[in-house]
Amino acid sequence: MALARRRWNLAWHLAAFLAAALSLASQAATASTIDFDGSPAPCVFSDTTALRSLASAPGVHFEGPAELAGGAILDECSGFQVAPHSGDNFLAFNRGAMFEEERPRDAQTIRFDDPISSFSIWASGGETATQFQLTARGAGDSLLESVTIDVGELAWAQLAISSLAISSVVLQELGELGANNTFAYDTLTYTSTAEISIPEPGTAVLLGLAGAGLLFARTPSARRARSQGDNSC
Ligand SMILES: [Ca+2]
Ligand SMILES: [Ca+2]
Repeated sequence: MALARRRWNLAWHLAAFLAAALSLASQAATASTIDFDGSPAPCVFSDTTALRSLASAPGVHFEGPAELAGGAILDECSGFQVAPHSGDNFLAFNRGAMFEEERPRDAQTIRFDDPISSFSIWASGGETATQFQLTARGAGDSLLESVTIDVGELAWAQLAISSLAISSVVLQELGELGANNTFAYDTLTYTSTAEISIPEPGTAVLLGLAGAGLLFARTPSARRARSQGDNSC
């Protein structure tokens, strides 16, 4: 009887361990941050190109409204009238400026190789009060959620959205056309859902009970030993 009790105790400890391990797996899906500050950036658009990817975030892809268009990383020396939200750089736009063949204009799309469950980014119109829109899209570019936010002059405001399985987001400045050509985004965060596929807590207990079953299963040699013990009485 004492041996059986020890086995059950061991089984329940195994179940508790598995449940703890599985809950740790769910917490591994933590938020990532892109601050656009990984390396030095220029002061003017003509010295750079539209952002497409970052070595620090290989599963994240930046797209503009045309092949060579879109935001670019600039240093605060670019004269946007507002300091970066983080570090020295931000993702900058100026519909009146030029790259080699295109303009740093929106809408800005950001795609994720692994679906995400939340996204946020800070936005500023620099010297101009304006409005920004963030749209989350799912598989096949289906519309999931959309939010807008007002931002005062010389200020930053955060756009944030949560939804199941976001494949991409679209950022757009909504100010009156021509009234505000310069704006910037900074300090992007997102939460990957790639690691969130956790069995029900009951499953962990069942796994522990399965372990108990294994502990109770007697090997042939153990059965022989016991049988011999019985015969010797
Ligand atoms: Ca920054
Ligand atoms: Ca502006």
